[in-house]
Amino acid sequence: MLDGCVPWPPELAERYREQGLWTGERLGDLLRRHGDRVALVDGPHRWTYAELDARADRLAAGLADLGIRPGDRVLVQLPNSAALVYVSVALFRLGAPPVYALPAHRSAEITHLAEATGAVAYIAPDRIGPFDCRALSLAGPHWTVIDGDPGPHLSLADITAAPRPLPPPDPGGVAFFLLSGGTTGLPKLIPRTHDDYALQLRSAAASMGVDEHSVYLAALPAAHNAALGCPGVLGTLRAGGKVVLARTPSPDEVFPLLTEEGVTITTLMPPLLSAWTEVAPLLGVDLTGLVVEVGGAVLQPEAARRAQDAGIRLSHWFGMAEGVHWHTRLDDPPELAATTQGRPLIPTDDYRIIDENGDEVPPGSPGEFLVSGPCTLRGYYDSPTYNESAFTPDGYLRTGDLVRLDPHGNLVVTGRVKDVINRGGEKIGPAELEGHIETHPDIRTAAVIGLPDSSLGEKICAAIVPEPGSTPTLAALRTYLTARGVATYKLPDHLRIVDTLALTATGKIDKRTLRATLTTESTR
Ligand code: J2J
Repeated sequence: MLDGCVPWPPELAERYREQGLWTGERLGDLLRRHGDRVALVDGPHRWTYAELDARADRLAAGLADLGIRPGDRVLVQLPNSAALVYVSVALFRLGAPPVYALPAHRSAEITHLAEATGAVAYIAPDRIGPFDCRALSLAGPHWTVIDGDPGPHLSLADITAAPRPLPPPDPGGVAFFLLSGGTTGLPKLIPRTHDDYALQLRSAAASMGVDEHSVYLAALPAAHNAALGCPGVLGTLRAGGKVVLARTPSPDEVFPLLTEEGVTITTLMPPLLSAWTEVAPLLGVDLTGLVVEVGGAVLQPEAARRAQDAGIRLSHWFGMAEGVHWHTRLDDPPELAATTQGRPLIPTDDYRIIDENGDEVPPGSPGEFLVSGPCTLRGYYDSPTYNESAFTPDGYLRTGDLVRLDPHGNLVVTGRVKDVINRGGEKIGPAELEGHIETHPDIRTAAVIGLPDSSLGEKICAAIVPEPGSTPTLAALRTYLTARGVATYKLPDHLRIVDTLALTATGKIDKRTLRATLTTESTR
């Protein structure tokens, strides 16, 4: 394991190997099989397995020649594109873990990730929409590698060398880092090992019936766990299927692909599921038989039923980039998929549901969900203090989610205890956003909370105490945060100006009361 990562205890690791859960598979071996079959469709370009495999080999050799060494972290911010796949596989082969930033991230997030991981390189496209990735000035990384017009930087296309055998990385070691959507404060990094992610890919493909005949549409960003590996892009490639990459999940872009490419399965967050269901008949598109994995935020049963009525075969997921996965199976009764998140992806996962005192709740009662298993991390990267509170002393991850089990053992998410806003599946850490807002010269204190929203589940509200004499506006605050390089999906939807922010007995801002007051106000 890399410095800063917490390994599984040796006796557990041994058990997972004995049980055949960890098999010693390396993710760099993805693409080695299925030669002439089409692996990837990226706009007008089609890649066979053999072509992608060869590109990944040449790139791995080229990156090694550049000076990237096993164990080095590489910050990767690529939209859904062939480059995301061959860069990932090249880095897996090299044993230099990619750190997956999202395309929506901007300078504030990228700078944080570069610093937090000590990344030696940043690999990005020339532009993501209006955002010019080449213009970032990052202090740490030695190399900026650009897919597209490189400007003053290195061009990804030029990084190539004759393929040569590279020392194979340890399958128990870190393959890549994902960003946590569920932690408080600045985003934490989740180390995922070859062994643990291969298990996730294998199990998800088996459970969802993904094989060489499957066609997976990546409509969500593939750098996010849901579209990357459940089974998603990597799991479909591992199974020999075809992956179709969409830059955006908007019906205009993806609906033509559904029929042209014969898509069989995709992943969506709840607001998109509703949008697709609503728009399909208007555009004359038939969604019958399409498998949709939906998760990431609360799915209203009515929205699920409408999707099922439109012919969609729904699998409802509770997932975490941390490696916790439960889902309904395709042969479950449809009503189960509309109302529960099903059973564990890894049936041997250990879990507990506990009350505020740490005691297990009676069967069927809600409580906090704790998980330990062969895919679930044992510690966030380089965060020893935070890890003390995020895990139990015996290594269970405290998910921060409140759940109960139905009488048949199906999971039902009922709420959460962590201070995170879930805006239609996009996770926003209030503490991180408050930090940015409080740098504004006209703002004394800020408290960021989620307010209920009928389409997104929650929207972002910033309650602020201004400096005397100033009255900041929402538009001005959003402009200010954008100029600081904060990602657009984190910008407040609402602004409330208050005289004071009430505190709890322990001196923290009383967000529960604030939420109750502002929710009543906003629905009046
Ligand atoms: C309510 N909240 C949910 C659900 C996740 C598949 C699907 C989703 C994710 C994901 C993922 C929820 N109902 N059905 O990684 O592989 C909230 C919980 C959880 C947090 C994790 C996957 N499904 N959530 O959303 O790491 O609060 O992963 O802790 O982004 O999303 O977020 P993230």
